[in-house]
Amino acid sequence: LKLKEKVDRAPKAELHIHIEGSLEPELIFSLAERNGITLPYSSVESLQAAYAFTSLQSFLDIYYAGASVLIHEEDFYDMTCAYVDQALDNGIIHSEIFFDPQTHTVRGVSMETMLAGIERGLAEGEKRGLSSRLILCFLRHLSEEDALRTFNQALPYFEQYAHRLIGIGLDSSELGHPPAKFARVFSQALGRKMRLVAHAGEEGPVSYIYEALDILRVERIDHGVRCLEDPQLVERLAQSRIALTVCPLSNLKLCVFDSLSDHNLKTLLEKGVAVTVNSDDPAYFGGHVNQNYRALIDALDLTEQQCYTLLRNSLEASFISDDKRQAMY
Ligand code: ES4
Ligand code: ZN
Repeated sequence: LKLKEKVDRAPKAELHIHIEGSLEPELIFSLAERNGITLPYSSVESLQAAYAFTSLQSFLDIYYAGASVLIHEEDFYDMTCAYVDQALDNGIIHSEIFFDPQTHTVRGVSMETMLAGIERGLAEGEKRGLSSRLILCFLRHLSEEDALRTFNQALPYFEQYAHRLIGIGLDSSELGHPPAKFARVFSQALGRKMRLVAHAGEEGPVSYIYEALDILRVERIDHGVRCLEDPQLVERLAQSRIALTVCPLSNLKLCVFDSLSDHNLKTLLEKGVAVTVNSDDPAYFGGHVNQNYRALIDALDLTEQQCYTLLRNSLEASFISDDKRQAMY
């Protein structure tokens, strides 16, 4: 069997996927029609034509427009079921899934509605062999007060959905919104023993990675590719086994690297950093996890050993308990 086929079939975890970023253009249009929403695009093709991003912000503008069709519990359920199908097709046995409640609460969608729909889809996924957890992300372009309000609104659901909803993250526009801006809300979550992650060092500077580690006390860094600018930080990440959830096709589409052959994932691996491969927003960036692996194998000439390290890292860096991890191996 060829390496790509072996990797396709290998059991793996996904640790960086925004559920709203799994919404395919066809589903966006059918939900828009079902909900009587008029999109600023006349067809699936004209929407897809807008998927020519030059930066994180140029992507986020379209991603939030796409998410605007999600109104009812059934919409969140349909989106989640479509992701579950794709995840199982990609050999994913465990997924830690981000969702952005503030994107929906501003449109009058309740926390109850979104979580009920997502949970129903994930519960069905469990029966089909996909273990999953949810991570609530705060939009960093909004204020910390807004994040704190959202956090307090979510607290009952952290109890009701304790088996699924395990932590918090930080996403959206990075530049100008350093992790330190969210120190209080992360400290409250830490006090409640929640799992903590944050996007840092995608477009933002190395100092944002240090803030995520030292001020927010995160357990993983989402993206983090700019850490390579600071050898001491690389050493610290390698020593501490703090994982990076790297998203190669996302980095390519958002112009973080000019070409996939310029991507630093292989260098990070060689320096002993616990790198993982993830899809980020698969409907927007050209593929799910296996397409990310396939593109990397071509661009960076990854060895079989390196692929196995990446696959093992994904399971090792997940938030499943050690008992459950052993059962998965
Ligand atoms: C995101 Cl690629 C990326 N970066 C930051 N925030 C996001 N939300 C969805 N995708
Ligand atoms: Zn992301």
